[in-house]
Amino acid sequence: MVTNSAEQEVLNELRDGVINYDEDSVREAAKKALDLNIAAKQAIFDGLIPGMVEVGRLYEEQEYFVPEILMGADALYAGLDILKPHIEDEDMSIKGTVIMGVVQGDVHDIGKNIVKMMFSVAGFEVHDLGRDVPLEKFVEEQLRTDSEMLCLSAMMTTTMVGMQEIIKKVKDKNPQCKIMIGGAPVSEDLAEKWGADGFAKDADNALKEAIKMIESLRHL
Ligand code: B12
Repeated sequence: MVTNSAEQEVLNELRDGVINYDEDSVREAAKKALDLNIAAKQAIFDGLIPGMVEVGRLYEEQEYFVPEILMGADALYAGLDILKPHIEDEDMSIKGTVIMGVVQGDVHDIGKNIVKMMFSVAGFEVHDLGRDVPLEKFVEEQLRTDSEMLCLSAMMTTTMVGMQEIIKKVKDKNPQCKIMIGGAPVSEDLAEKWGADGFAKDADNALKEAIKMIESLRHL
C-alpha cells in the first residue's frame, strides 16, 4: 500500500507517462517504483492501467486518435517489461494450463495481454491464441491440449456474442474445462447466462478467480 507522497508521485508518473505516451518516462518511473519498494503489482494496477484507462477515455472524447492509443499501449508495455519480473506470486503451487485469446472479429488485445502476464507470472502455462481468433479454433485447441481452463476476451458488444458458441461447444465435449470470460462489455450475468464458470472485471481478479477454479478441479 502507498503510504507517502513520494510513492504516490511515482504512481502518478507511471500513469502520466502512459497518458503522454512517453516510453522513456514510464521506464524511469517503473525503475523508481522498484527503488522505493512499491509492489510491482501495485505499480501496474494503480499506475500503468489507470493511464491506459485515461487514454481510452480521451479516445472516446475524440481528443486522442488511433496513433495515440497505440503509442500509449507501447508505453504501458515498456513499463510492464520492467515490472513483470518483480511481481510476487499469488500461489506458485497452483500451476494450471490455460488457453487464452480474443474472439473472432475483435483486435483489442491490450487487456488480454495483461491477464496473460498475470497468469504467466503466477506459474500458469498459457497458450495464447492471440486476437481475432476464429471461434472454432478455441474449441479445437481446448480439445487438442485438454487445457484445464479456457479464457475468452472481447471488447465489443458485436464480438462478445461469439463467446456463447465457444462455451457451448467446449462444454458439450469437455464439461470439466473451466471457462472464464472478460473484457469491458462482458458481465457476471452474461457469464452465467452463457454457461461460463466465471467472469472477472480485471486481470488481478481474473488470476484470483482462476486459482480458485484450478483448486476446485484438483479437489474433484
Ligand atoms: C485501445 C482501443 C482500440 C485499439 C486496440 C489496440 C489493441 N491492440 O488492443 C484500436 C485503435 C486498434 C481499436 C480499434 C477499434 N475499436 Co477500439 N477501443 C480501444 C479503447 C480506447 C481501449 C481498450 C483498452 O485497451 N483498454 C485498456 C485495457 C487495460 O482494459 P480492458 O481491455 O478492459 O482489459 C481489462 C479487463 O476488461 C479485463 N479483461 C480483458 N480481457 C479479459 C479476459 C478475461 C478472461 C478476463 C477474466 C478479464 C479480461 O482485464 C483487463 C486488464 O485489467 C476502447 C475504449 C475504452 N475506453 O475501453 C475502444 C473500444 C473498445 N473500441 C471500439 C470500437 C468500435 C473499435 C473499432 C470498431 C473502430 C472504432 N470505431 O474505433 C476498431 C476495430 C476493432 C476490432 N475489429 O476489433 C468500441 C467498442 C464499442 C462496443 N461496445 O462494441 C470502444 C468501446 C470505443 C467506443 N466507445 O466506441 N480500438
